[in-house]
Amino acid sequence: MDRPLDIDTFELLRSTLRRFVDTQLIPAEDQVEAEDDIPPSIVQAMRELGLFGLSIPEEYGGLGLTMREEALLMQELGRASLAFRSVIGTTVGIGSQGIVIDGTQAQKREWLPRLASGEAISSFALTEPGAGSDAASITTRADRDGDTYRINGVKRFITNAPRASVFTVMARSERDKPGAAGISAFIVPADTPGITLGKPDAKMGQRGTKTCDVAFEDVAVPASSIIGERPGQGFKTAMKVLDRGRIHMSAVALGMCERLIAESVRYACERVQFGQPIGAFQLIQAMLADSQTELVAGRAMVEAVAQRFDSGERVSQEAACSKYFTSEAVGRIADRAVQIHGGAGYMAAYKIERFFRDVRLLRIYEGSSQIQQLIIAKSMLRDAGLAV
Ligand code: COS
Repeated sequence: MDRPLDIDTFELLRSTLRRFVDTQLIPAEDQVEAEDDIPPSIVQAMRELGLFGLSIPEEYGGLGLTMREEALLMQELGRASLAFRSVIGTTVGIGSQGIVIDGTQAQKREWLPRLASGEAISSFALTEPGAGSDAASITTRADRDGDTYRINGVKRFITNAPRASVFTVMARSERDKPGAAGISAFIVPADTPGITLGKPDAKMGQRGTKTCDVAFEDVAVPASSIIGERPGQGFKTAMKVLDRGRIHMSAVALGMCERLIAESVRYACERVQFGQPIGAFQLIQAMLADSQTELVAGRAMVEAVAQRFDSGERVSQEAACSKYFTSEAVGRIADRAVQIHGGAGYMAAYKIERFFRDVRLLRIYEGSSQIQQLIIAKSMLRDAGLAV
């Protein structure tokens, strides 16, 4: 997308979101933790702010932000418990972008306006019990029967499945083609007969984020529901969506870095030991400095990658670098935040232990750190002429 939003309008949106995070989301964090859900009034406020439509082109009712702008907003939203971002995350990111990037005009017209308004929530169904990092090994089948495909299989850990109105489902439609080439991406309304949801997953953290299994049993969808109506292109669509998603997730990680550092600085100023605020001690200062350095580096990285993405370049390697760096950095920053808070960092009331658990997922979803390393190294070696 190359349409830069008018700078004043964008800055107004950004400051409105910052205020929304400070006055509505952060005060509701304990409620979300206790209820393991996002209050409907907050979801409605997110709709009204246009947050579901950030990445959807204006002609389909979205805000049509550039990747750079989206990343700046995610750095704001990421300052609150990650469950809030998760409500819009799949619709803004991996759930809708297959349609935006590779969909036909008819598919865009049918789905994007509803997604942009937040009336419909989309979810991305790639992972399976036997296929996580090795995404090309999925076994969910889509068998052609005239103008219909029948989908059978199970998808696992599907974020927002309990809230979804539509799934982007990767399934194996080309029987004669093994691996990535046999996969198509289907747009499947969540109320299609034959879809059943598993019980909500109990997780290490991110309470309020909803994930579960999705089972497909003879789910009949028209051939026209293949994204782009191009069978066998689903893996590439998924990879393009994930490239973009990894920049988005990097920005989310930076938001949480900012929050953890702010909490650490506040505590270092308030907490008195040995007769002075602990921030006066150089060993505490060193931890703050290391965290701030990583935040500044991460911001520069995400800004550069997002700008290259907006200029139309393929940024698979750089997106993987930024996801790898920022998700690992937020893990280190969360660990230092616990350390700076001492015993309080281990206690639920201070929220730091909660964020420590919440950010652990950032190193795993949308491609683990090890997958990012593989993407980075393989692309370096391929550029050097080695077939890997
Ligand atoms: N953009 C466009 N096309 C891409 C691509 C990208 N970023 N990455 C790969 N492709 C294409 C390749 O060019 C190749 O096409 P050709 O056969 O026409 O050359 C095809 O897709 C297969 O690529 P590759 O051989 O690299 O696939 P692999 O099976 O080796 O898988 C990884 C590559 C590991 C990178 C992939 O499986 C992956 O990203 N795994 C992690 C999945 C993930 O993030 N899961 C999280 C859950 S979803 S929230």
